[in-house]
Amino acid sequence: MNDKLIIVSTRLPVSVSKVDGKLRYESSAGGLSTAIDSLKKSADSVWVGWPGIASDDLTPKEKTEITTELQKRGCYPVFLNNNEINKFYSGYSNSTLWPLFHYFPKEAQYDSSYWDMYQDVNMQFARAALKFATANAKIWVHDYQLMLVPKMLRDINKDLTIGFFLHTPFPASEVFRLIPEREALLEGVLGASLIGFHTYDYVHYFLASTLKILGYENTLGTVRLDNRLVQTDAFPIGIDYKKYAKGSYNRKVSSIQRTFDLFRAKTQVILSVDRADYTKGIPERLDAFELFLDRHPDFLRRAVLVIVAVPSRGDVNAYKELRATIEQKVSRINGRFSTIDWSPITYRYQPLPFDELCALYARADVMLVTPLRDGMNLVAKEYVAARHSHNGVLILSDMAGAAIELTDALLVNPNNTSQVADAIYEGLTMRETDQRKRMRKMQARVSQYTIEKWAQDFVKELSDSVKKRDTNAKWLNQQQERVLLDDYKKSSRRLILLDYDGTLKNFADSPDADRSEPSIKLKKLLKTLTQDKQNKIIIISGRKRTTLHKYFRNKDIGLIAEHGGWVYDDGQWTKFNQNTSDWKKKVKPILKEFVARTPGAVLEEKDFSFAWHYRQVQPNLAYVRKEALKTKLRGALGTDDIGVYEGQKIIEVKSKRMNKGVAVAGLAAKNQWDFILAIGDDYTDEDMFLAMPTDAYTINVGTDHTNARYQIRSVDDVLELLRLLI
Ligand code: GDG
Repeated sequence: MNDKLIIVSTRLPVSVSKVDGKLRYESSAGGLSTAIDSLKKSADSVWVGWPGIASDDLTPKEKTEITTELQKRGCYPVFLNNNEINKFYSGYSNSTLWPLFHYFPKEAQYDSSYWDMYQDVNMQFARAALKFATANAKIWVHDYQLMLVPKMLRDINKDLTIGFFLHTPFPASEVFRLIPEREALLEGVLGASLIGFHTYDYVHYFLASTLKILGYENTLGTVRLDNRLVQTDAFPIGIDYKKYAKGSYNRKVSSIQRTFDLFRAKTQVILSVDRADYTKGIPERLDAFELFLDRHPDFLRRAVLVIVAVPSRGDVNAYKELRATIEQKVSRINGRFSTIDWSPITYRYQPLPFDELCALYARADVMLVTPLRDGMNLVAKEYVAARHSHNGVLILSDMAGAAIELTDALLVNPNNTSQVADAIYEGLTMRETDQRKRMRKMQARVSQYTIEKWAQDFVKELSDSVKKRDTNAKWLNQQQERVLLDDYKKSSRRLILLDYDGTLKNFADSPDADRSEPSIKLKKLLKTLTQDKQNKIIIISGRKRTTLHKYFRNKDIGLIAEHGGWVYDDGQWTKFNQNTSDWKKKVKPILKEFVARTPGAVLEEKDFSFAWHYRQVQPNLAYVRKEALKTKLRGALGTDDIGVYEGQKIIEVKSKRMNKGVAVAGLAAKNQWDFILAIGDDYTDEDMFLAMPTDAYTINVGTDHTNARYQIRSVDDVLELLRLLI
């Protein structure tokens, strides 16, 4: 059977309304629904979303009717009431996130009741999606309104396959970090296994934010969380090419064009089509057109600007103001340049039927697409598809994601009025051969990477990300765990080696001993394990012996401190290391200098080693400093027997001969054990794993490449395994 595909987006592709007390269903054949239709061939799918009507207006019976009717169309409704629509949709989504994601911090409203509702509604969507989440299902969550859904789903079922796609820009981290709930939003999205954006710039900004705000590093776009990998990538959305290519020359379209030409024969048409949104740069576009007319009055009566602004988000104040601004400008320009039988701007504040839109695309000599910011911008691509005559000029803002692909457009900075005015002139006067050359190149691109390709690509990458996750890791499965427990039970001379930080205890912000004390529960657990006289438990850590001693006063627990520098057995500490005074003198000033210059860095001096901790350093700075520090330390140490190592947010300097492998090799080799278990998470534990006999149970905690036989995901899973031993 095919895997199930669950699409989750705020709006469903079907809108429900009530006319004269009767429910009416209207399919909006948007690009995404076309793409999903194409995926349906290979997957059984369901679309979860809001049907566009407030639930306050519906009786329980009507809700049931809607659910049944939508089911027939492959949809499942999430009902929202007026208060939810107001605070979640108009509020947090469109008055907080939308302006910030488009670099309009001044328009952004911060209201905690919006945020509360955003969380509530995201949870409703997650729950609705879960109803369909069979074991192999893929869940694809869309856009900025639902950023918390991936994590909400993951928290409920950690094995789900979840993808997330953002249709807007992802802003630079300096803007993103203005959002009060920035951490929760990033964590929310990181619940997915694959996160898609329109361009690499947005991927890059997202990764920069996760690094700066959450401290999560990435390797070539893959974010390594403690227990999962999250892949990020660019998937530039396409359009249903054939629909616009065909749509521009059917009979109805031709007749619309003839009517249009009755009024505008021999006139060049400049076209502008957008949702009336302040991000689309409509007032700025009007200014540029006015400047163009000022500079080239010979174009009066020879060129007209047709502006289609589709009403949008009328409940939000900024949108009401925008309408007033546009209308003032249109009327001023028309007032300045109109004659009794001609005016330079035709303005429409209403949506156009599809055929009329196509007729205009096909008729427009110049298409003016100059958003101040735009995730992609589909209008630009639709114009290209509709040009079956292969001529026409696209003027495109380089602030739109589409500019990365459509480099044969006349690219402009929408804030540069003079440049846009010049581009209008250049477009209207461009030679036909140049127009065709540019247009054909753009058509080749847009016809290749269509909306179907985009969706198929994303879903395939999502499946692959799961396969990679499963093949890369050596997760200890239930059957292997049963064998381990069985071997444990059957054995009577057991050696259990346990690393501390990152294995028995989650990392604290600072290396201070007080911050990482074992909990009473953990102490009890270890005590119970040691009470079984068939067990030899040893905590093996890079920490100082004084710290380990403070943590574990139980004489029956063996301790190995400083990666083997000190060993505690039978109530006695033994020192296993050589003189360190020479090399320590050399490197200490360097380490101190790097602490002074790096806010948040901490130097820990131990008997046989140094640790330079950078967990609390601002991540970008940490990256630069740690690389510089390693180079400087290695230079100072020369070919000494002393090594510089990188661990979990730590640079360590210690003898190359002092490591956990050396520390336990002798012990493990003693022929006295019939069961060995070694668990650790850091590079130093890899030495320990390598020193173990092949039949030992070696377990790495986390997602790193490892020499251990098995991996488990988290400290909690380690503790659970130890509990099972008991
Ligand atoms: C978001 C992102 C990203 C417009 N007027 C009429 C009409 N339209 C159709 C267009 C086009 C769609 O609406 C607008 O899409 P855009 O991409 O231009 O802009 P957003 O609505 O802001 O979309 C954007 C997109 O998501 C996809 O990821 O590209 O960056 O902001 O399809 O044709 N359609 C009809 N009459 C109109 O008057 N029939």
